[in-house]
Amino acid sequence: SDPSSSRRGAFIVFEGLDRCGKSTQVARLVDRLEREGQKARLQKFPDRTTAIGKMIDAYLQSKAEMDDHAIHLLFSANRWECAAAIRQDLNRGITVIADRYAFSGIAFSAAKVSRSAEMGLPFDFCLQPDRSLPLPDLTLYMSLPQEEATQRSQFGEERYETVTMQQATRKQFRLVAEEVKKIHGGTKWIDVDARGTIEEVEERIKGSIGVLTDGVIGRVGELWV
Ligand code: Z5A
Ligand code: MG
Repeated sequence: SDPSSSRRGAFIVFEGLDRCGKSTQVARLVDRLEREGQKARLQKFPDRTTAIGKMIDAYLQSKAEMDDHAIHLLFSANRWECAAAIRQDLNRGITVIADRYAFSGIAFSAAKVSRSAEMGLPFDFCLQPDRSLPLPDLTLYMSLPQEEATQRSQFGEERYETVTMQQATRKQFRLVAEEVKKIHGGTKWIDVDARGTIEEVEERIKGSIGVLTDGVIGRVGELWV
């Protein structure tokens, strides 16, 4: 068969603030695809199982302190150590579904009010370490008003799980979305209304993904390139 017309797996990323339902929906999507006989796998970020992931986990649980720049680079390094496997799987026809990705990395770091910088880390600094990572074919940003996120369950114990931090991160996610649309085009990022029941949100997501899980023609792109 003509290799130029053969399909690869789609790279689909779920993003959004705390408690918007990412992990719930990612699990349901992977289950559905497997039931339908499609090849799909889940990739969680941060991947807390690797050596770098363990450092990130300690930081998030406030068991370790770290400079804001250093932890930002570790989150990115955690993606880079998974990047080759993601590319390989996509080229083997496997759909890769990511629970958070580089966009969380930028939004959370840029939102930080650090001791050294009133406005958190500079946006451009936050963008650079992830440059050339596999480009998602679609990012679904699960949008949930703060009031409803707070109602869903109490904030957890981890760093960043405060109203101030979530509000600042929400603003940064808008800037990240603009950057994606500017550099990669308007079709690469979709806002999904995350209100309603789990089943209602699942239907919306299914509609947004459409036939993407049947495969994609063309090589995997590079982020911010
Ligand atoms: N972080 C970073 O700083 N830099 C980076 O590069 C990356 C991440 C990748 C840990 O992430 C922190 O790392 C995170 C960003 C930062 N800090 N914060 N905030 P994480 O992904 O490990 O965080 P998590 O705690 O596992 O997930 P989450 O985002 O907080 O939640 P979620 O996955 O979006 O939601 P959920 O677990 O699916 O659902 C939350 C609850 O709501 C749960 O009880 C569900 O049963 C319930 N739920 C779900 N859907 C619904 C609906 N539709 N209705 C009612 N209730 C629902
Ligand atoms: Mg989660």
